[in-house]
Amino acid sequence: MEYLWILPKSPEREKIDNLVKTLAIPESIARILINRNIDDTLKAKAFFRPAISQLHDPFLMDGMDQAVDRILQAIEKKEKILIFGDCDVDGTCSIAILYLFLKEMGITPLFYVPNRFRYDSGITVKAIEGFKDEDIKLMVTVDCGISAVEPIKYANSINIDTIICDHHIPSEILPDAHAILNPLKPGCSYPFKHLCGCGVVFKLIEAITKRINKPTISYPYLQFVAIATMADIVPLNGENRVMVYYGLELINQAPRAGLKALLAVTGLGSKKITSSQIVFILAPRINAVGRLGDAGRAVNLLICDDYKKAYKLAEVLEQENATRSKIDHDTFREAEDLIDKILDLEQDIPIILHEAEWHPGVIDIVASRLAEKYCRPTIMMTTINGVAKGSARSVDGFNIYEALKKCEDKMLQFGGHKYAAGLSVEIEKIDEFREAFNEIATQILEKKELKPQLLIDAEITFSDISNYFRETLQKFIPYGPSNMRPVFIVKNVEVTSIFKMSGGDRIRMRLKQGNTFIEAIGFNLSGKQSEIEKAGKRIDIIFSVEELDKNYYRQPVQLKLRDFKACID
Ligand SMILES: [Mn+2]
Repeated sequence: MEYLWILPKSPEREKIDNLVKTLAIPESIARILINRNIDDTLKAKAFFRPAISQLHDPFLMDGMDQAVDRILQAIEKKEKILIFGDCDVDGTCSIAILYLFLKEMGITPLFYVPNRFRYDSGITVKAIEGFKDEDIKLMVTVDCGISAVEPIKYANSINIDTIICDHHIPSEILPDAHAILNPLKPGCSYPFKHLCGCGVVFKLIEAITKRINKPTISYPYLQFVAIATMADIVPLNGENRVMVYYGLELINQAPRAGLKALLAVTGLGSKKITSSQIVFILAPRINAVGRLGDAGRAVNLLICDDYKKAYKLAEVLEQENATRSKIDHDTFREAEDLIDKILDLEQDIPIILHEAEWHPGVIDIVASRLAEKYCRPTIMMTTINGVAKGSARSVDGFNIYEALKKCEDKMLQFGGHKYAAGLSVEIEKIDEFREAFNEIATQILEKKELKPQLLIDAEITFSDISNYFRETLQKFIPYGPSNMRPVFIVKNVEVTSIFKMSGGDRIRMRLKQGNTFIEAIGFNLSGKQSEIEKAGKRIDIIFSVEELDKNYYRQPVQLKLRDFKACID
């Protein structure tokens, strides 16, 4: 894979000097902070020491007072509440925290998770109809609802009040709900705009517990908020990072029974859980049941308080994830074949594929992987109920939501954001849609940009990599979008030895700059080995620095190579 190396911007000298002086941190780290918008002492202190007190007042969210009043009324009158969620990690975690919280408040709500095989995803009139005889007085939609104009009109008609907790981009017409909580709602002055759905639900819980003067009741729910926030790929800065930081602590110290069981089943029971384990191990398992069938199974696990029962439920998630993984790999291979067969990658910039038999539960993951492999916006569609339904995934520098909006007339429906979207197209119009989208994408993206970017955070030298440097870096954890593990460049180092490691595509190098020797390990880079032999063994390297463990002061540093290039003399 050939990367486009993107060097960092150089921040204002004054800001760098200020951070270096007030915090006594290495200059390279000050530069990284400033480029991440943490550009004064106060912000940097908050970043290095996440605290619950940094969370914003939930009542700053428009509609919060009405929502809190309505829920307290329901609790007081013991009304029946229906939680309407979504089938992904964010949606199921959202249901779980609201369910558990309401139970703690003395009422046991009903919950409903859409099933992508039964109806359409999202809220439908039909789904609400199913609860007509349940005497529901209040419905809370979580991680969904912001565009459910018709369903909420229907709910009103059968005397169900609705509170919407959502984080998706609102369309022009908002549903006629009792209260709408969404930081992106026009006129909502909530200071942080990147909460996930579960984050919005947490703000509601936080507000209720503040109103009744028991604020600490809300904190344990952060373990679910952390999982949802990481799985939903929202920026891990500001309030999100604080919630994830505390959520991870809770997952490590006092996970609820359901999570504990899931950790045990996946073999993580005794390990320290980091953000990457959430993203790559836990989240796919929570997602798998909704991909292949009823996502309610994930909710049942998350809300389960009995470890033995939870363990059985967790095993189902594990099993379903294995099945998902197989379908997903097979589909990926089929998609690759189809690309070879029908697409002219010289002519067509985006990848748009439709195959009636593809499993609707995996097309989004496959689209993501194709987008990554080919470095092009990718749309994968299958057929559901006679309509082509698809998932769109983007690449750097391309806003797929905006691009789709430009060919709105060729689709039945679409929604999403910059990086990912969902859409449906009439089968007969697929070609027309393909042509239109192709044209739009070609206008925006140029061929030369079709290379993955490798964003570099700072240029340093080997002598900069001290223990203090590593300790300071450690404080950037937890990593995630907008707060990625810092990536460094060191120019002109000498390769004193290099060899291929057994097992996997790994190489190990011993590198020298000045008087400092450092070891580096690279994954999937052995193909480039020949490049440096030709060039007399002086290279520029791109790498990240491994996390510290307890004995780090006794262990030599090891760099994780991301890429390297032979120096040009
Ligand atoms: Mn979401």
